[in-house]
Amino acid sequence: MSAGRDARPLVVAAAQMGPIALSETRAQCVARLLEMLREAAAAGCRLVVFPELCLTTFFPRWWIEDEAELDAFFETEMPGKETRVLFEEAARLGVGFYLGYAELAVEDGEKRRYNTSILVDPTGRIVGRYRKVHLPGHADHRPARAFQHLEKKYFRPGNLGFPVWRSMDANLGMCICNDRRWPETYRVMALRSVEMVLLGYNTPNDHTGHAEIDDLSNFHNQLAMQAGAYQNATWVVGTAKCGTEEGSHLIGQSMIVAPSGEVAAMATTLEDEVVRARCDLDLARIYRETYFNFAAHREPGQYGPITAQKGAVGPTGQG
Ligand code: CDV
Repeated sequence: MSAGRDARPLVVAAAQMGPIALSETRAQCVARLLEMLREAAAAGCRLVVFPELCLTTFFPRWWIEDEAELDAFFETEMPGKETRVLFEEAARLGVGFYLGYAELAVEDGEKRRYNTSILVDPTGRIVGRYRKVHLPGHADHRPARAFQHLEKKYFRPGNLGFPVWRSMDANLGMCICNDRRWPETYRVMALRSVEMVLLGYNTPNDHTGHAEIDDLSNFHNQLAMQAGAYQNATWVVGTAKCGTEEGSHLIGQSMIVAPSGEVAAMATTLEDEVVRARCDLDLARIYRETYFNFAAHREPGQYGPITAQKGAVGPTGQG
């Protein structure tokens, strides 16, 4: 997909993962990532996007009280002893990557947990870190549910904002899973001239308790990423961890979406699968010079409630 010139192509892969069992080790997960990294490199990709929390099973589905048991799902350093090989192989192949993982940090002398992603450049250097802002789910114990969604218990909301990095000759931004449903995520990055948003996700389609929502999980996945891409004139690369994981059903549909809102490539399985697209970054520019010329058409003076309010209030106009 190109603006007619293919002037600034970036060949990118969404490296989708099938389920990760609770018993699977970091080394086993990294071996799967390595295989897909090599496949993507052989297909000419310069950048590979892996899923959210892709080094362990999706543990927020369980109530965990034991601190050591919980800590075992987290990384205290990156690269760490099991992940270093991924950085080394990426550098050898000259491929950058996005990786989602659970981060255990010490800030102000305090232990803090984040749902994090990093951007690694083709020399194996971490150029960016993002911490998930929009945490879904709940913090309280809900034993009646088959699966809980305890991101609000296990993670703090991200405190790094939505930066955009210049790397691989592109303006790259990151977000994680639930962030993709929120227009603010893309707009903040679009205001920093993002050309490609990288994101990983774990999206169960059986957990809201409302069949009318769960049944539309795939539709909403596409809708959110296609709307985000189009309305903000950016490529979006969304990568799933999917399939039946410890009894919970996670959707797939990893996809690469163009700034036109069109899907350039989409996964067809619920397993480890690499999908690729040659993305013309200039497509973002032509949309930003026309429909989405922000400097010409935005009216930020009218958008006050977006940053002033958290929840909705009642109508403010007279009938
Ligand atoms: N890991 C996520 O953030 N999942 C959320 C929902 C389904 C809980 C999502 O937006 O996909």
